[in-house]
Amino acid sequence: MESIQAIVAEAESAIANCRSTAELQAVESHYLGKKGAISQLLRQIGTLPPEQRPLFGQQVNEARAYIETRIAERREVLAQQEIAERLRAESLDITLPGVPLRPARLHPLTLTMRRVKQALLGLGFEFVEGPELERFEYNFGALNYPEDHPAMDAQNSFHVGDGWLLRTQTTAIQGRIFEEVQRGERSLPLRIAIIGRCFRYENVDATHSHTFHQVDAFMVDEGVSMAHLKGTLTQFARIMFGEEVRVRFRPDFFPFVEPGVDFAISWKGGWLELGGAGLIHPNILEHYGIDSERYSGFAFGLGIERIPMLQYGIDDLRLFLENDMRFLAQFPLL
Ligand code: FA5
Repeated sequence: MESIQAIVAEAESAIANCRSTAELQAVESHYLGKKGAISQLLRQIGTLPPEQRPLFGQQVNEARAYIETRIAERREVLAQQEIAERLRAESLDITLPGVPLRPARLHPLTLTMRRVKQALLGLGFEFVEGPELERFEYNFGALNYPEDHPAMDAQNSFHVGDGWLLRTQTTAIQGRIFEEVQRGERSLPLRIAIIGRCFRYENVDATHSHTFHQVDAFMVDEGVSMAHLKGTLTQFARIMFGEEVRVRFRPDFFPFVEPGVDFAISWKGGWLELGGAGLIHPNILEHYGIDSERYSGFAFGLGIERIPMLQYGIDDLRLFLENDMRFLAQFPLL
């Protein structure tokens, strides 16, 4: 039989040799576990003469307590070492250079649309949204287009079938708004504006795309005249292009205005056409039950792409759709 002292000495050196808490765990169960050396000693107690049993039992218990204490001390030391080792291994070097973040920027069209919106909000217009997939009726019929108007030709629009098409102009919002007036959901006077994507089946070139953006604004009140239109457009042009800009009207035809004009701004010694405008055709007001003797309105609409093309000297609007970072990175961050 191995003596108690021998077992204790053996356990002490095993404990001291442990290099990790996991090893120590194994040593602990080897000596103190159910089938461990100490338990085996206790089991021998029955083989001893009765008078030796109390002393033997006491010595074994002391040995167990001694080993337990040594293990606890060693566990403390090893646990500390392991924590220190983990902290070393997992530490961050905060002096290392970081991964540079590329600053995000807004697309030049987004920048422009924000500026347009700001300008028109400042002039008292309320912004609304309309669907890009639009009813033929709103895009044309409600806007007083005659049956045979060439713009309605199937070859000029993306028709989706069943009376739906991709809207060709944001002016299509007018009928929707006038219906709200008719249903009593809105009341006059109105100052409404909309910015959005439009689509035309066109030959794409440097100034025409199948997909582009327009802004439309219109106002209906008593006594609205061409003077209000010109004043509003001039103010809008000044906000967008600078105080010295002037606005020119020339007669033009759109089925939904009477009189109709195209408007241009003075730019670098010449005139640059921006869009169309006029007084809302009385047929439209009457169609929606608005008394055209009492009420009148103006409307104007223009392409968004034109604006940054002028301001930044961009000669091809296809660049707006290509997502080429060499182009996009040239615009201001905000
Ligand atoms: C209209 O679309 C009218 N709805 C404007 C209007 C509104 C007139 C209210 C009267 C009252 P027009 O087809 O000319 O008009 O288009 C207006 C502007 O949209 C053009 O001056 C141009 O800047 C832009 N635009 C039209 N087609 C394209 C295209 N394919 N690509 C890029 N811009 C376009």
